[in-house]
Amino acid sequence: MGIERIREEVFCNEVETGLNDAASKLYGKPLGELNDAQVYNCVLQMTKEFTRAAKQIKGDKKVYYISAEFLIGKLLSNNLINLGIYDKVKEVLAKYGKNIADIEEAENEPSLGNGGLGRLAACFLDSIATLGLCGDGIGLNYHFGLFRQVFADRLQTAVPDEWITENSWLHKTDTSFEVRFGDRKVRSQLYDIDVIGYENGVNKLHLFDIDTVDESIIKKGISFDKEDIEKNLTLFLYPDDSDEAGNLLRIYQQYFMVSNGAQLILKELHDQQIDLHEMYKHAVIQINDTHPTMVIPELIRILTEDKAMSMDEAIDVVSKTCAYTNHTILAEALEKWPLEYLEKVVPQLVPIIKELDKRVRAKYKDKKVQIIDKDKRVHMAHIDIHYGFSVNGVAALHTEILKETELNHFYKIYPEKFNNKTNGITFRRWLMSCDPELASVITDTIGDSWKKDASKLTQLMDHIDDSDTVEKIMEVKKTKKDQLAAYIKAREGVELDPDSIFDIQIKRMHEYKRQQMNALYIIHKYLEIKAGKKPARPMTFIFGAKAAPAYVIAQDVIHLLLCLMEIVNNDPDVSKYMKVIMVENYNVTYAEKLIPACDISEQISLASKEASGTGNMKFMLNGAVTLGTMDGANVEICDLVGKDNIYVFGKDSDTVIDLYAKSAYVSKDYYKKSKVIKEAVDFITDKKVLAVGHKENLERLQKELLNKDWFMTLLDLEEYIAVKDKAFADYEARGAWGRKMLTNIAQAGFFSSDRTIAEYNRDIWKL
Ligand code: 26V
Repeated sequence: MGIERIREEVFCNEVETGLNDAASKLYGKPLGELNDAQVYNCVLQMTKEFTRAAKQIKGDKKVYYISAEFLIGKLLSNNLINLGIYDKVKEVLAKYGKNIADIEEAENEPSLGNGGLGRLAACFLDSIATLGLCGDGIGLNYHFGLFRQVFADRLQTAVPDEWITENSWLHKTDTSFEVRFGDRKVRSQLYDIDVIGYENGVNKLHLFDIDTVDESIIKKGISFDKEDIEKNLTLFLYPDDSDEAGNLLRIYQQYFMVSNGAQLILKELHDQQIDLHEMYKHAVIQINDTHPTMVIPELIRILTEDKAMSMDEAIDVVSKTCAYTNHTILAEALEKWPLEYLEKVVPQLVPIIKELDKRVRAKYKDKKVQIIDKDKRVHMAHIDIHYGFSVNGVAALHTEILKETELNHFYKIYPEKFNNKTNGITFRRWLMSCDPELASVITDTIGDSWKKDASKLTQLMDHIDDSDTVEKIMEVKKTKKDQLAAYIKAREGVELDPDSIFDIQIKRMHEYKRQQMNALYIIHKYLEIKAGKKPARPMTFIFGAKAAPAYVIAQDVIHLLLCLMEIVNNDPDVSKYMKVIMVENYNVTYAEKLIPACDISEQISLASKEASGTGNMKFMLNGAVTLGTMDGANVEICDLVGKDNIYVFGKDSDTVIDLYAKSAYVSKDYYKKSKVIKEAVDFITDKKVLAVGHKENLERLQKELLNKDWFMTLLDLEEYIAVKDKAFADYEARGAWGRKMLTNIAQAGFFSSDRTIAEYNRDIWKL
């Protein structure tokens, strides 16, 4: 027996012993007699034991990634993969009659994020640990996360998303800090989740909470008393902010996060006996969007009040420690807190913020760069830019737009601070875990060095004319479509045809992402089929999206999609040729099933509006072909795969920015000029739709498209229809389509978050 084989057997025995030990400790029964939920707890227990034995990553300098969101997804399979024991666990479970996929189902998904921003943070933690860099996440332990989406009467409703169970990945620590607000003091409780690098060491995700949170205060849906801070502080991510109490609660949450973060960082520096004047040599704080911005004045406050530092020294050292990432140019998403609100919640920060503003005013006359504006609103991003040492965008185009347009006034002052870090995704979750079938074809073709160095995927290009390889990739796609069809049938009760084309748009519901444009395409196809024009192959249009509960038009788009689903799927003339499905409560777990099964990836935002997108990268890696605008990272995808392997349409960002500048877009003109557009928009309030939907929602949406259409849906609609039709037609040339798929997979290596993190480290963190 070879040494490798012996080592493997020892490992297998350890896994088996660990699982059996856990079974007898937790349930006093042998593993084989437990149900799936109990077996899950045993695997969880055993994995935690293995993690305890793994090395904690140490370093002379550490990055703290501070973020309101960490959309980590289920952790079991990922942790097993990263510990290198997934196959062993699968084998042992099978020996006891258990299927690992059923066991994975038993885990709840923590909904600690909203979308790309939070999922990016999770991918980054994975890559930081994988590269062996010393770095922890800092955030909040929301008991119910965002919300669980439930469809009722073809409308979205929101209910609490319970995810914390008695046994979970959370470790209760003995770390606790006092956090002072204007009107009260609270004591925090820190929970940690281990972040296991791929075949490397372990870092931590620190999630702060308070013991007094009371889940019983939740009334109908997700409503609760917004003023009872001790009871509501960490109940939900992004609680409704449509009134003053909601705004104040968000500020309570943000300050709670950063005050704990600052205290934790200073404690760790203190434990290492670091002179705080040199803290920037040992700590770097990456501020993920503006939600954690108050960490800057909070650190300055602590250093000047408790650590006897002068204001000049404190500002200097904090500015050398903090770096800011911008994730959006949408004006409404750039936070501006009324000074009056800050005075209520965090009066101790107000003198510091005023001092920071005063220094800016003394130096720069340009009003656009002031921190406190004439309406006494505090521009959080401006604090980050003046008092941080790095400002980065998240895709090449996005960073250019920041420099040339949105943040141009700052770029002129601080050109050296601006840099681009194109987003990335972890290939452990988004290939190895969600599509092991594809991972194994890749490994059979080029070996497995791509797992540690994703750029090696380009070696697949050597096989582009090898029809066997292309055929294997296409067979995997069919397998994943079969699996998805079975999953959707079980969950949603809708039957899908795996031989149809799967066209998928999954992302937060927002007008700039233009799900409504996709809906208009569906209407157009429906009308064509009704008029006798049959497609060459059936089409399946799949959506998944949550809308912010207070975002009315986004709710209306969901309503339209659910109405179309009803009409199309139940019309016997049409349902043979097309189906529409909007899955309920789209989340990371659902994404892991949908992405590997996709043929056409919808990335159709209005150019200039999507900072990067990361779903686009996940689809590409799993062999889907992008249908997209020249926006965000789509531009870089296009450069990598070439025009023959992506479907591009729509006006470019320069044109769009110009239209906004001149207020020159008039949606009605497009409606009047085009018969196709007119028919599609009119159909929103056709009697067929009104028969299944609500007049109020449908009319409001139609009016919005005709009278405002702020994100220019109708501008690109005709070209979208033409290019999408072309993609569907091209799909019929099987060999050529397979080569497009293979090209996309081969060129996806650039989008590994390992590459992104290596760049953050090289240019910003310097660990
Ligand atoms: C959004 C929302 C929406 C719900 C209410 C509260 C709230 C607060 C802040 C934001 C800003 C979200 C910024 C964001 O998620 N940006 C996304 O970041 C991704 C990672 O960089 C990027 O791929 C996406 O293009 C970008 O939209």
